[in-house]
Amino acid sequence: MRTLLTGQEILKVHRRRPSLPEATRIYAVGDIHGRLDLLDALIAAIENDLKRRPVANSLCVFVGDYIDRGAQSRETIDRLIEYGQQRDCVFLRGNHEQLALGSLRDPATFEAWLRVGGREALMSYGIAVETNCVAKQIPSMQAAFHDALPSSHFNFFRKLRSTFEMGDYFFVHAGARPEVDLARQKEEDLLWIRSLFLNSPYDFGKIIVHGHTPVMEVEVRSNRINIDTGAFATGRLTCLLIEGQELALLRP
Ligand SMILES: [Mn+2]
Repeated sequence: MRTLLTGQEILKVHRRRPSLPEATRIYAVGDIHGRLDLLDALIAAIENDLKRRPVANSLCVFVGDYIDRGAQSRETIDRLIEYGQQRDCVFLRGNHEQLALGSLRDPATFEAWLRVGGREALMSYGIAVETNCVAKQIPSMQAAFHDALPSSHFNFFRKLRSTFEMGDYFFVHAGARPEVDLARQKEEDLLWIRSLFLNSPYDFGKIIVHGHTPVMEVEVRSNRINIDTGAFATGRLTCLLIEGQELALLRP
């Protein structure tokens, strides 16, 4: 068989040959978490790959968690919005984007957000958060975030989709609940599920490409592929390249 992907690190799904429609290539990108430096390098690598090996239809699928932990959340969102105007992109919602949006109206969500790296995101929007901030300070920080968030970012967060399907692949931030049809999944599971999904060999009928739970190396199982390589901490932002019946990693 003719190999479409040369010079890349090839991956295989055990005993399956999932495929995409003809002349279509997907670049699926893992959790970014405010690492604009890694996103810039990866976008350059995607552009370079497209120049070197043009294809009729190309699509970038980002699996969510663009913000928090890393220092450049706001800049990352700017870059994604800009890239989405240049290329066909699908932006999925991560649990961190759900928290950020929910934080605008719900103080408890705001507190939960601070506990998982929201502080760094707020700082990128010019909002200082004291290390030991107390509950009564939250309404003023909510108001500050509301004022600092550009409407383009608000709309970006609001319009994120929870899932995307193409060919034999299903893209989602965290995963899906085993034994439940992919069309009937709950948003809570799609954005938050961990071990129940990660430990299950359940065949959903599609290969699920997801992020959310960091792994040292891209994890390829019979029913799923985890592309969250913990960019914030490891400095490695993963891009999975899917074309025809082939899978590979795109290294910047
Ligand atoms: Mn994440």
